[in-house]
Amino acid sequence: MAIPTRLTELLDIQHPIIQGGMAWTATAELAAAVSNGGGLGIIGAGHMPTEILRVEIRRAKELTDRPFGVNLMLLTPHIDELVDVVLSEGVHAVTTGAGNPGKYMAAFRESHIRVLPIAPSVALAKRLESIGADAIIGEGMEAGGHIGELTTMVLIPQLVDAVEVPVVAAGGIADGRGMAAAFALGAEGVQVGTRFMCAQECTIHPDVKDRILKARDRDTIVTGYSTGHPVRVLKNRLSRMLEDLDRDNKVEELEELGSGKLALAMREGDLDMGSLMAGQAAAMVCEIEPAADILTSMMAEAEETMRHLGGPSR
Ligand code: TUI
Repeated sequence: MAIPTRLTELLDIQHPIIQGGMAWTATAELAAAVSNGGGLGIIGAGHMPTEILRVEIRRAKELTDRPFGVNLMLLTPHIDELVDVVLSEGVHAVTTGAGNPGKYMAAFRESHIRVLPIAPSVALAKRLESIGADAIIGEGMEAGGHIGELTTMVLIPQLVDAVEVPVVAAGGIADGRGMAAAFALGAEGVQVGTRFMCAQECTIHPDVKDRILKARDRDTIVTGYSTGHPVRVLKNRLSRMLEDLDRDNKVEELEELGSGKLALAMREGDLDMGSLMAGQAAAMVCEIEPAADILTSMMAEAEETMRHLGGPSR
């Protein structure tokens, strides 16, 4: 079964599901597995050295013939060089986070790369549409990592009313029910991050996967408000230390303590002092399974939910 939308057409994919571009987490293996399963796999460039990104893109091309993309985290200091790698290697699509990709828009278009910026607000989404975004990924504060202020439930319908291009819902979506809800709000696709962290093909440390499987509803917290870049993580010793620094407005100490901690979590598996970026939907992730199974079970559940909701009215 399929749910064709303008997004599936735009990206030439089977299922309207984009994998979150999680830094230190979304490698070529995961991206290719998601693309092979019919979604849009994404390599999370994060702070990756440029030559590593080049290797990752080439590896993904070996692992899949289907479209895949790269997420560019615009706050990274060497973002210009990462953009150059994406342009020279060529990928189907780019998602962007943590800023405005306006400076690179013309170059992406010239290289026929679809651009799907992540926007946490209506004003930014309108600006991004006016400079040529192909779709807008609206990310609610239920998401993991760097977040905005609004919830997915209120952000998505406002974006759908404000822009003409397709809107993709992100933040808090980990199953077919959430996907059906996103469609009810007018979205034409979803972006899923946290659930794909527990995909078999995701190469993060197995202890982090275990921690996600054990997560309960109130296990995440947002730290770093004082830096202007709030980040949602699973609670641990590091998050408690960051919380204290946040409360006392110790911005420099906070940034120093937070630095390098995402790799410590995802690569080394340090559950105490690593930054366990994950969304509130962590509590809804219950098993480690192949990415393709995540895609097919989300699609089946979304279709079943929509069928049920479309039943005879009382
Ligand atoms: O980017 C993300 N999630 C991320 S990035 C990241 S790495 C990082 N580490 C520490 C501090 C900051 C980042 C971990 N998780 N999601 C997409 C996203 N984009 N969420 C929010 C935004 C966003 C925020 C402001 C997008 C644009 C924006 O625009 C500001 C402007 O320039 O107008």
